[in-house]
Amino acid sequence: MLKREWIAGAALWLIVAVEPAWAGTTLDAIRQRGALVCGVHTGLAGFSAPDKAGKYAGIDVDYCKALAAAILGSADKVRYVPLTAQQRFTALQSGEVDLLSRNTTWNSKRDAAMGAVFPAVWFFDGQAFVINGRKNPKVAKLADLNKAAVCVESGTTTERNMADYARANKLNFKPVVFEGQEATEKAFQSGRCDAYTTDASGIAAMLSALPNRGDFTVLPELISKEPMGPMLRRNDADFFAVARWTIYALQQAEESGVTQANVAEMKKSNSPVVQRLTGVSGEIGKELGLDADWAVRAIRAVGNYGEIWERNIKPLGLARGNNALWNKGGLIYPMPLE
Ligand SMILES: N[C@@H](CCC(=O)N[C@@H](CS)C(=O)NCC(=O)O)C(=O)O
Repeated sequence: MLKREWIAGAALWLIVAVEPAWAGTTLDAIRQRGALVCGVHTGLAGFSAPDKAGKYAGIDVDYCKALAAAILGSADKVRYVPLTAQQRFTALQSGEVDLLSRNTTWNSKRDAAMGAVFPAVWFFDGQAFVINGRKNPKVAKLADLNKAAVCVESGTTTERNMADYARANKLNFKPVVFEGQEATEKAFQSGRCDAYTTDASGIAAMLSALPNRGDFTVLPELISKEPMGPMLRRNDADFFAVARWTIYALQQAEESGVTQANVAEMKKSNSPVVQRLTGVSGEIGKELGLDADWAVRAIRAVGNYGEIWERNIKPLGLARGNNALWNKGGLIYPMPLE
């Protein structure tokens, strides 16, 4: 799987390197077509999945909506392109999507060798293991999985993390590799493997849809850092800046108590930060090539980061943890708005 990912990365780098015509044009292209094209997950509860009405919903979808509201004035001006883990990098490299907003881990290979950039972290995660506690009641920690068969999906960071952890901890896991999430999950649920490993969020999403979720136990160890965020092509500093500051604006809104409901009212705030965030003072919008109300529209569309979290991730039963604000014990640290 790593080899395949590397080939996709090399191709992406090549295309970006020999295609300087892309430089600085993503925002123009978005404006011309009147829509932001977001590459999203095909179905991951809480992140990106069609709701009962068939409309995409989730934290990664909300980011696309916020970005479209900031750039185009409406959260509805998004075209969603569902992508598997395998397809995602090629879709970005070919220009089929403007960005990926799809539980993609920011790491050095993707950043340095795949011609891509990550504007900021949108969700801090880590790799976890889940077992069927009804069938294996004695398994309480990872060491209890020595010599166990572990279902794992190709084309992700997951397989290598598991191998690294096993080597470092003198454990022996037998990876059983599948292509695609559905095949991997089905294999685990049907008892093909003793455990299933993926991002903790992916496990929570799977369990949320299972009627017998009480049968399963998520083991306490997280074996990797999975800082996930939007992934963009390189060579477009203007789009990068808008993508980055939309994240920080939504996070700053939480820090400053600006919500979906009160954002218009907060324009009257005495706080200099809130004034700059809402475009009452300063020139952030203009400096980003947008107008003064860009962040107000984003917040009005999807709420602040905390509201986005409560709506999408809380129902999965995940705690804020690292995704709490920096002044509440987490790692979410919006850079200063000047
Ligand atoms: N964060 C990891 C893993 C992300 C990932 O791809 N997870 C799986 C399981 S939740 C997935 O999205 N599978 C969907 C698919 O292959 O369509 C990465 O960026 O490599």
